[in-house]
Amino acid sequence: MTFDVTIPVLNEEATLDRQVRILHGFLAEHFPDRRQWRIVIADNGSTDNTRHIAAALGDDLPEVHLVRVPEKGVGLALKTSWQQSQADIVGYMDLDLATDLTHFLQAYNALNSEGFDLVYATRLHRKSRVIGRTVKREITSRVFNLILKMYLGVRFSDGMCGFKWLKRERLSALMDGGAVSNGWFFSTELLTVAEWQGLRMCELPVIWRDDTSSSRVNITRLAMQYLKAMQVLKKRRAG
Ligand SMILES: Nc1nc2c(ncn2[C@@H]2O[C@H](COP(=O)(O)OP(=O)(O)O)[C@@H](O)[C@H]2O)c(=O)[nH]1
Ligand SMILES: [Mg+2]
Repeated sequence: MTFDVTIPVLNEEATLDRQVRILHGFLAEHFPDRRQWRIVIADNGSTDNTRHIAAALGDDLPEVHLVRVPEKGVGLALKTSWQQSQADIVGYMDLDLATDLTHFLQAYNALNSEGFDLVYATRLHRKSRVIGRTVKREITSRVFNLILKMYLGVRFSDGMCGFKWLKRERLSALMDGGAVSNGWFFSTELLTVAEWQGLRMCELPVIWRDDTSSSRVNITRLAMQYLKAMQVLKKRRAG
């Protein structure tokens, strides 16, 4: 199966080149047929040198492509890049490569040969190993996932982890079913709707190395957006 690895980025000039080369090296090693995969840098609204660095990477490495999205938002960046994709499998990981890359091989196998429709990483499974996460992030993450469980009745253990893969043929039904947000909540919506639609989902306990110093997330602002979006999803299901 062919696959596209999307990396959403916003103002990542400091690490973009290094991290994409690490990922590229990993994929080239494990998937020597270069026609099988692409790395898609989905940039929306970077105001630093990100775009030029991405373009230079694309010139140097034929498997690296750039998608420009005019508006801000991780959800929008993912939707845009996945809708343009021709690959059998689409998905994303964070540029900081917080989820250990070896898990990509498990995700690929789950979709390619184990009959799953969607694979997602979890940091809240007892088999997961989380390194360097701040207490604040750890608590927020647990509280939010608990709210998700109680309010939306979902069973997955971690809705917000930046490491998710799915068969592209499933995407439009997921979007029609409510995976619509332009922001961070899109990642959680995907899992929620997938569960409601009865997709075969593979939960992957992962090794996660947090780099809090590089985080772009404003927890307090996000919390309010999440609660609103949860309400919309719930109403949608009821109606
Ligand atoms: N396209 C896009 N990417 C973003 C945006 N905000 C953050 N990102 C990217 O999303 C990924 C995860 O961000 P990060 O700050 O590591 O999140 P955290 O680990 O949850 O604190 C990184 O690759 C960021 O560059 C955005 O508004 N648009
Ligand atoms: Mg991060």
